[in-house]
Amino acid sequence: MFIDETTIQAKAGDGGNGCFAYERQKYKPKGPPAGGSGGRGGHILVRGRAQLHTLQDVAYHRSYKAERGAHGKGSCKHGKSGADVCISVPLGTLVYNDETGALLYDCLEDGQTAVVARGGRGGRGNAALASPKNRNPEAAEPGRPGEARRLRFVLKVLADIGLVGRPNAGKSTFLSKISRAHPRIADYPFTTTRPHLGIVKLDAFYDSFVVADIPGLIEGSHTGKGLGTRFLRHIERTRALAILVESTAADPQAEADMLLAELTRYSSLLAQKPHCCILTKNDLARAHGAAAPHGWFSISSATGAGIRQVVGEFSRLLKESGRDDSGQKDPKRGV
Ligand SMILES: Nc1nc2c(ncn2[C@@H]2O[C@H](COP(=O)(O)OP(=O)(O)OP(=O)(O)O)[C@@H](O)[C@H]2O)c(=O)[nH]1
Ligand SMILES: [Mg+2]
Repeated sequence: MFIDETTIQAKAGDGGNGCFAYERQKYKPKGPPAGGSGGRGGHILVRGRAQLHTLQDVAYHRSYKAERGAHGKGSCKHGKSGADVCISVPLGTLVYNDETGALLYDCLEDGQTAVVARGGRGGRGNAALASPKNRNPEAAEPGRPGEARRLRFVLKVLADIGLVGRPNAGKSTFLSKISRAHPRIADYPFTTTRPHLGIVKLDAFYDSFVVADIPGLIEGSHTGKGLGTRFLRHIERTRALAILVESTAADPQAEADMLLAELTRYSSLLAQKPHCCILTKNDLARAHGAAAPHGWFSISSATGAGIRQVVGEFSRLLKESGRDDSGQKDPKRGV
């Protein structure tokens, strides 16, 4: 199942208590302080994994608890630190403190790890507390509690170009033509119910970019019609959009305006992204249908007509939007 949002309870481990003890020496009732310190509580960590594409596993557990640190012991024995708990997430996952709304982590790279709930520090034993000024501390320290937080995970997939169009516009077919992605394709609306990513390899350059196909938009999507606008979050981090309209539409420009209006209602930032307009299925247009408005691309995924030009345009749009500013690496982007 595709899950792109979930809330969990995280409890990092408490620190172990410091020990209060004295070294036992023959014929001496009280040797020097020898209580060991407690171990640190385990952290709750989040790690990005490129192989993952959904938060399903994260949502399944609901509650994550890391081990507590062991208490210190006599003879200056320190307690062991508690084991950390690591939550693996797909790249593009944002982790928020659900109580304050603060962003804790934006996971963009494979293997990148962050602490989202910190384990408590171990308490110092009386051996560690002893100093030249205070040779015989009165007590050992207790361990500190580990952080307990409700965490909200939101996945916004990482892609360069987002495909926007009505259901049945031919978005998934187009994606399957320009990449090796295999989204489901059928002649009924809302075939696509989750985002699909495809990697487009440019032959002229040793270069590639990622295109995201999302469920179709209809008039009123912002009010929850159809599949709503929930999936638009997956194109929030793209650098450019492609608006796809079927060539059988009576007024393609009006269709594109409707789609842009839905985007604006979701987020004005989204609607301001650079975009290109594409008239699809031009093999069907000969009998009926409109000509491409000025400045539009016209394609057929059936015959392959116009596909190369559109891929070229994508590459141009990406260069224009500053490919090298490594926008996706900026943790503040799209947040
Ligand atoms: N003749 C012709 N048919 C096409 C072309 N592109 C797509 N189709 C057909 O149009 C129908 C819809 O295509 P999809 O790619 O599933 O459309 P979609 O935009 O992904 O639709 P949703 O996932 O429902 O939003 C399918 O039956 C495709 O075979 C084309 O260029 N020419
Ligand atoms: Mg589709």
